[in-house]
Parts: sequence; structure tokens; C-alpha cells
Amino acid sequence: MQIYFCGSIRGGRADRALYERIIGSLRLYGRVLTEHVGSGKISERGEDAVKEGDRCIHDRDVQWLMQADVVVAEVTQPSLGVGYELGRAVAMNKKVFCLFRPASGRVLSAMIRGAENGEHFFVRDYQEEEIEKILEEYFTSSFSKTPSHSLGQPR
Ligand code: 6K6
Repeated sequence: MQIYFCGSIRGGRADRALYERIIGSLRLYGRVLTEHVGSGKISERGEDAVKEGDRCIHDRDVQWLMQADVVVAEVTQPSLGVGYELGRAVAMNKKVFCLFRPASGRVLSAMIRGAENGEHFFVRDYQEEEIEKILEEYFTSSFSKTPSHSLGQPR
């Protein structure tokens, strides 16, 4: 299973450590195509992007999105890039699972909350400490997949 994880980069890196934790859990279900989203080396200024160029980043990420079996997004920190990825994922008919933390005090965009359709696109409110359980519930119910600790090694 190929998993595309979305999280804010230039939208702000306040939740970066949580992204790393989510990516660690997602590895129990398959290959995470976008592990860099949790990297402490990537700042919100995205200076490293200058080397690669924004077009390369965009085109590579869209290729990965096309390959993905599922898109998981942490949407608490608003990000234009994450919103764009979710719109493209919907257009590609991908399965999408959005994670939002109401305890942040934020209110999720109606364009994300309102996209929930009980079929391909789900939005789950959660608290940080329940993340592993919530992912397990989602992958079990949507893909009949239980966590596999032999998949869980960083690669
Ligand atoms: C290096 C250093 C900083 O940024 C980079 C390289 N940038 C990116 N590399 C890979 N994916 C990116 C990069 N910038 C944005 N994205 C994609 O958009 C990720 O898949 C994220 O889910 C999303 C974040 O969008 P912004 O608008 O918050 O940056």
C-alpha cells in the first residue's frame, strides 16, 4: 500500500513533530511516499526548495499522488499546499482521510469538512494521544489492514 501523507510546510511547521509521529504509525500500513513532510530539516521557509525548484517539487508530488492508494492529511495547521493536494486527490478519486484537532482552537475550512462523503473522503476530529488508535481503525475498516510491525522500519 502506498500512502501519501500531507502536512503543512510553508503554511507553518508548528505541528512537525506530530507529522513525524503520524508518519511513523503510517509505516505500519505501507510505504509512506512523503516522509520529508515530517523532517526537522525542512523549515517553513522552504529554503531547500530553491535547489530543487518549486516546479520539480510540485510535479514530483503530483506523480506520487497519482501513485498513492490513500491520502492521509493532518489539516489542523492551514496550508495552501495541503488544500491543493486534497483537491487534486478528490479529482483523482483517491481515498482521503483528514485528521483535525479541535483542541487547537481552530475551525476547519468548510471546503474540507464539507467534502466528507462517508465513502472516499473522511474527516476525523481527534486528540493527539489517540492518533495510533484512529489510524488503526481507519486502515482496518477501509482496507482490512492491521498494523504490521515488520513494515514499521524507517527506510
Ligand atoms: C525543502 C525545504 C522546504 O521545502 C522543501 C521542499 N518542499 C517540498 N517538498 C515536498 N513537498 C512539498 C514541499 N513543499 C510543499 N510540499 C507539499 O505540499 C507536501 O506534500 C505538503 O503536504 C504540502 C505543504 O504545502 P505548504 O503550502 O504548506 O508548503
